[in-house]
Amino acid sequence: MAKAYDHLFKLLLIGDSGVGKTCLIIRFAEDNFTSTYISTIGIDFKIRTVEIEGKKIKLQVWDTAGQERFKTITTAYYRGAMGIILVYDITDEKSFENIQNWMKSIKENASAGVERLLIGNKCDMESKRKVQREDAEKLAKEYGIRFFETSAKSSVNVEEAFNTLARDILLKTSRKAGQSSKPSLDLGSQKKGSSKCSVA
Ligand SMILES: Nc1nc2c(ncn2[C@@H]2O[C@H](COP(=O)(O)OP(=O)(O)O)[C@@H](O)[C@H]2O)c(=O)[nH]1
Ligand SMILES: [Mg+2]
Repeated sequence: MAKAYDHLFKLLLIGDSGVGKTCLIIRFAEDNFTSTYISTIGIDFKIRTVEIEGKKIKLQVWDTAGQERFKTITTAYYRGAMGIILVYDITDEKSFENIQNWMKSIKENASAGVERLLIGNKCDMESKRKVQREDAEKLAKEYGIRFFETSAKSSVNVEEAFNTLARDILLKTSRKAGQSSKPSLDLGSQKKGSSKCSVA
């Protein structure tokens, strides 16, 4: 009998309240955008299976239930996470400054080998931009992680961000298992501008 999937990866999103975490998950899992009630409550998790390098990867993407508002994200939330997406809002400077605190929280609570990725969401709101792309690129470089500007609303780069994270976890997993002799993805080799936001 064919297996429904080859790998199950648990991912989670973290970042200040209001940056669009719930909307990003809904966009990725359902290709939908809801600006009203669901997002204020949050969801537990959503599942989507993607195919990467011929492998079926079941992604279980967890959302906070708004507890980030009270800085009460616990170790339990981080448990078992293989990938973490840190999200800020490009129109909200404070949410970008707080990325450092979320990084600290990950360091204290998540497992050491967790893959991380930085997202600047709401890139459809260029006229209200407060966080320059270059500053976020610099921060991501400091942490040695990838960076995308996304729009959950206009569906920009959401696929790309989740798929890239899943691919990096897959590469790491297969390297660990010694199944692959593929060289690791080089951060520097990422096509310049490939993560740029362009809203049609
Ligand atoms: N313009 C714009 N608004 C967004 C985007 N993503 C989320 N929002 C809005 O930002 C608010 C907060 O979104 P939500 O997903 O609840 O944020 P969360 O608290 O991080 O889960 C909602 O009013 C959303 O409609 C986006 O990509 N563009
Ligand atoms: Mg939410």
